[in-house]
Amino acid sequence: MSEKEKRTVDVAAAQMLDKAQEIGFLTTFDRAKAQEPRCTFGNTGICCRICIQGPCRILPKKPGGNKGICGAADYTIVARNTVRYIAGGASAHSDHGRHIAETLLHVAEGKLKDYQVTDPDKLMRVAKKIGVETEGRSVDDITKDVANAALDEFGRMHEQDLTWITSNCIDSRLAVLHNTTIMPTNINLSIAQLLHQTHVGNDADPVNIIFGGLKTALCDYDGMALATDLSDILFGTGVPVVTEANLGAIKADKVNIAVHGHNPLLSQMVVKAAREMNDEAKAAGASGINIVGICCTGNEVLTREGVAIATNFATQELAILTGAMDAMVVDVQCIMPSLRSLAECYHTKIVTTMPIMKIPGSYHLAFDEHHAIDSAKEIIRLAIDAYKNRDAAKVSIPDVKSTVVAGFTLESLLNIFKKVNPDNPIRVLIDAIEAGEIKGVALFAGCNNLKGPHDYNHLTVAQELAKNDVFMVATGCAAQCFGKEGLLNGEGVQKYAGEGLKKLFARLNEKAGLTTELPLVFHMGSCVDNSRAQELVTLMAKEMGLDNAEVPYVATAPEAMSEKAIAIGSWNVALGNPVHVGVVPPIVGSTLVNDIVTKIAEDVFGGFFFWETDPVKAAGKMVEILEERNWKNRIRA
Ligand code: NFS
Ligand code: SF4
Repeated sequence: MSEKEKRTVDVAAAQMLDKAQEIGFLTTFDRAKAQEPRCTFGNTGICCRICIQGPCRILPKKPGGNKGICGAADYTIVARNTVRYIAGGASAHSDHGRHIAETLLHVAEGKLKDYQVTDPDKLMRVAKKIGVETEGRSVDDITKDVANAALDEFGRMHEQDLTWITSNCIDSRLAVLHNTTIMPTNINLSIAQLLHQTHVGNDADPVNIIFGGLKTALCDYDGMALATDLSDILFGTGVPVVTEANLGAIKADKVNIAVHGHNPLLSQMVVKAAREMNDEAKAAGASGINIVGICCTGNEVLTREGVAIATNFATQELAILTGAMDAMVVDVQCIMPSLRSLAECYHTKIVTTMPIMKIPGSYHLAFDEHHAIDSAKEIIRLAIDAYKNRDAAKVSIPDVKSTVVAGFTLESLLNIFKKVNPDNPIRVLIDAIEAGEIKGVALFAGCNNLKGPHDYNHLTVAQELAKNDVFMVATGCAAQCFGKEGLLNGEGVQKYAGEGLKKLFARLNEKAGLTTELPLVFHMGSCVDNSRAQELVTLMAKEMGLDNAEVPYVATAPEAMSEKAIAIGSWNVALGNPVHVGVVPPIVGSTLVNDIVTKIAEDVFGGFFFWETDPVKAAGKMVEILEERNWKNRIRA
């Protein structure tokens, strides 16, 4: 690989990086380089900053240096650091879920005029699932109970297992969670307890700390599962849509607005308001308004509204470098503070909207759910104003984009399976596994991590798994990579799928009745929508009469970066799924902790982590895991 190829496999991004170099902009790619070489202590997890006697590092050869000042050994330090990541991730996901639940409650109480229950069928399904009475009751009353049940997950004072876990898991899995005493009863309590557990001079037992971490990771799951359900109720459950992805989705003749962050409460309103405001954009000399998505709020509006993907996490700055981005409206999470300094060199307005996410010097417009459409319109007017200041000489949009077929919520995926097997849709997948056509199912999740070339691991693992007949679903920035690289369309199947996988696709395409062919990878939505993938594996387990840990299913985060990704990986392990991570996390500094999460976890949960930075080897290992599970199932049968 040349130095240039080491940056990214995304052609559009490479063009923009060249432009950045020409004009002397430093991007996250330059800053990643500047961080090398990494400090080995931090990089392997044996640096402790939990109290201010520290930082303490593990210096095994120095007398007195093999432990922290308080006596914490490497395993305590590594375990504590690891689970504190989980606490961060769980708080981000669950707070996002809480915000949606609160909004839904206010809708039912008639306090918010701009939101409504868009999908009453989903409301009924969720109500039934969690045991809310529906017979003869009004939509508002059911909505209130569902929203209150969700809010109760965060602060209930009595011992009751979390509802979105108990209602989504099968009994054999719930038994594992109970037997290992990691079933949570209160999201906020678990997060707080985990911070308490890892305070200086508290828990030193790495196994106990990891179990506390897993309990909190399950809260992460709960928060995202309810976020998915309630977002579907509010904004609709996505159906297949055709759109496009990559920087080429930014249009020179339009007012371009990127929605970036995670929460659909804002982005949905921006999309809605934009549809009504094309005339204002035209009055300013543009041909209309073009909304594009970055990161997971982009995935949310892609799934439900067919909004195009501009790019994913590592290349968010490059959207501004096109010179044609008039406003970037951001809510929470994964928004680089550097956006603002880049925007300064252009006419681009960075608009922050949430009380817990501000960037010095950027424009802050407090988003108000009570006047959601008005807030969204104000933002769009800012963009239209900015457009008037756009310097045409600075515009260069890479002519690079791919067709995307997305919108595969579990419901819409099953609807397609239903066309092949009307009585038992999930059987379509299981029959294909039992016939040896496909080896199983893989979930791609997670971020970009510039410890490796941008999007390279995502792309390579997927190509390898396709060749090996693995059915693939994806969320988050992984899914966005596939969109840009042409794996979210039918051509991807022709190009990369093995013979068995092609046969399954041929059967599905024949019956699906879509205007376009099905994509190689099924885009299931944002990171909170990893809950949809978990519902899929649970459905498979039920139909196969197995526990989750026996289903030929594997998860991968080829370019994991955020605390949220660590939390997601951890609940996947607790729920029985093998999880590949394509970067070596700061855990390897303790052999004991590393062994717990990569080996012992398998004995206890059936799920486990493995680290592999080489994507070809990683895919090979994933295929082996699927084959092993299939082999065991054949013996069992
Ligand atoms: Ni997930 Fe999605 Fe992307 Fe990573 Fe960030 S946007 S919530 S955390 S970087 S996948
Ligand atoms: Fe050092 Fe212990 Fe404080 Fe950590 S908690 S910084 S190991 S003294």
